[in-house]
Amino acid sequence: MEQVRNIVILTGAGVSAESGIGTFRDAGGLWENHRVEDVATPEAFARDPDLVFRFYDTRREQVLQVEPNAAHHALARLQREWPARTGGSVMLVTQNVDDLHDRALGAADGAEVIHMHGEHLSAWCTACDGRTRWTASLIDSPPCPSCGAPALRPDIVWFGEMPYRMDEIFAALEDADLFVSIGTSGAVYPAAGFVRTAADMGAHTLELNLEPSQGTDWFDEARHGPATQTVPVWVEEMLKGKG
Ligand code: BJW
Repeated sequence: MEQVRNIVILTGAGVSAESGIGTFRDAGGLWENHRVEDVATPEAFARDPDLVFRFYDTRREQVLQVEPNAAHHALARLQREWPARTGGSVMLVTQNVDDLHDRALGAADGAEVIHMHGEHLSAWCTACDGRTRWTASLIDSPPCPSCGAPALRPDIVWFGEMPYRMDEIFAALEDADLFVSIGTSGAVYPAAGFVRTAADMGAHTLELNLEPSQGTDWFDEARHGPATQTVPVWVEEMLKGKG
């Protein structure tokens, strides 16, 4: 591997699994006998908004009850320490809609977490396009704090909708020396294609996952095991200059 300066990390549900948040595609990925793909769509929301509100109310409550684990803390340490030690950058892109990376990172100058699929603790007003931190229920259509319209929905990217901040993410992938994918099945696009974009632009690619993902053959290197074990070891290696 060439000298590494710029790193892009993509995380998925496997990173939060050991904090107690179930993944999407393990154990059938069902909720009250509905496939996630049948609840997390604009069509499902139009057809049965109460079902979709109930699904997200339950999951929002769960997020408030769990804590970041050793993998979230190790990645936050890399985000804080890597730029000062190397002059390079770490972009952390998560598909997760929990706030566990954010809580592990805390307030760190210049570092942030990109939530490409949205956030449970945010509500989006489809009337005024405003976003508000939200921890309560949405099921009774409360008024938007900015415009008063009863038009709030979960600030989640559903199937068929455009994930957030794609221009920034693709620009970082083009500049990356190392792309690392952690705890994601590689089943959902465009995130599943990031490994090929990064590799095409010359980055080394590494998968850290419990088991080989759907896209494992696209990676130069893979390490398998629970994220709370593999991620701290990898971060320690990077910060000791063995990356
Ligand atoms: C551990 C572990 C431990 C467990 N340690 N690891 C046909 C072909 C190709 C694409 C499409 C197609 N038809 C439609 C599409 C596009 C569609 C798509 O990809 N569909 C697929 C189902 C095929 N994608 C979209 O619609 C996206 N938008 C889009 O494409 O816009 C157009 C566009 C074009 C060009 C450029 C850009 C955009 C939007 C996708 C939105 C996804 N939203 C969700 C819902 C969130 C809501 C919610 O929370 O309710 O996001 S779906 C769900 O899947 C969630 C996740 O972020 C996402 C990914 O799941 P993830 O994180 O990988 O979880 P799992 O469960 O799948 O995997 C967990 C992994 O962890 C496993 O491998 C475990 O082994 C591992 N693991 N324990 C380490 N302890």
